[in-house]
Amino acid sequence: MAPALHRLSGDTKAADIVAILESDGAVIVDGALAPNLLNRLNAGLDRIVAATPPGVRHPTEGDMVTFYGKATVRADGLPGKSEAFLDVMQHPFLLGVADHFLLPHCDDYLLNTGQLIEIRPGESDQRLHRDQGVWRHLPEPKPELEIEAMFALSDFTAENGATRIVPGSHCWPKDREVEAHEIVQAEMSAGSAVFYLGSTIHGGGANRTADLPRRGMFVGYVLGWLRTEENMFLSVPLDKVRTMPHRVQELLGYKAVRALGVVNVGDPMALLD
Ligand SMILES: O=C(O)CCC(=O)C(=O)O
Ligand SMILES: [Fe+2]
Repeated sequence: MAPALHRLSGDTKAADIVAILESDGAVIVDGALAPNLLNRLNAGLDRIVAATPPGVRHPTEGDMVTFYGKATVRADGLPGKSEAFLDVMQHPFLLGVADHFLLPHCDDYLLNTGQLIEIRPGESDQRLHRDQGVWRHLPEPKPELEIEAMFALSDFTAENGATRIVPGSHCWPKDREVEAHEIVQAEMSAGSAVFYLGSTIHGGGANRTADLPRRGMFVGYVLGWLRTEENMFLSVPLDKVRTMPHRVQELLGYKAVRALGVVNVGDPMALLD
């Protein structure tokens, strides 16, 4: 029997999400986004999706082509592409969860990913993985390095590629293999989100429908002393950063702590004045 994914409703508190993340490594929050925020997001992202062909254009390594998906449209650096995204990245659930898991290990955290992932018909299962495997040189045991939420911007079903999650795997020995019955799909309606930890095993699902794309958006925070997966300094234009709320500027990396992240050996915020 696969362990179920617990579900909370949109009027929950960050502390309730944290409690289930501690025990299960993942939890669904139904109705995490207000309908009008969901509509604003999709309206802006429709144009980006229409202009972006599936697949990776300049893979860093050959196996990233299948990891990112040949029938999957990805658009990253969303803070520079979607105003509505700025509201999502400051969602109290996300910041509350990040405060709890990350602040014990860093002075502040950084936006790691702001990425649209639209899995199209014909896509196969993504390889199961732990996202924090990307910082593979850090020895075990590691603290939690990152927290994430996959927001459903369309309905997520078992057929169209709902994220596959292995509840409890954040506590497993690193070499334990996943068995098929331990995988649960995060089926949820548009506007809901599945929160999970960087140490939780998961992967995108195959899209077996004839014509139903699965649109998701993957938002995560990482300890501020690690290199972020997405290079926000190069993807989000400085002129746009200047117009953003102060907390967003900090989360994009325009905050230094002592000698870490300085410009002209000083505060990068000076660039934004
Ligand atoms: O699209 C999904 O559901 C998951 C994607 C994912 O885990 C990843 O690209 O790291
Ligand atoms: Fe992942």
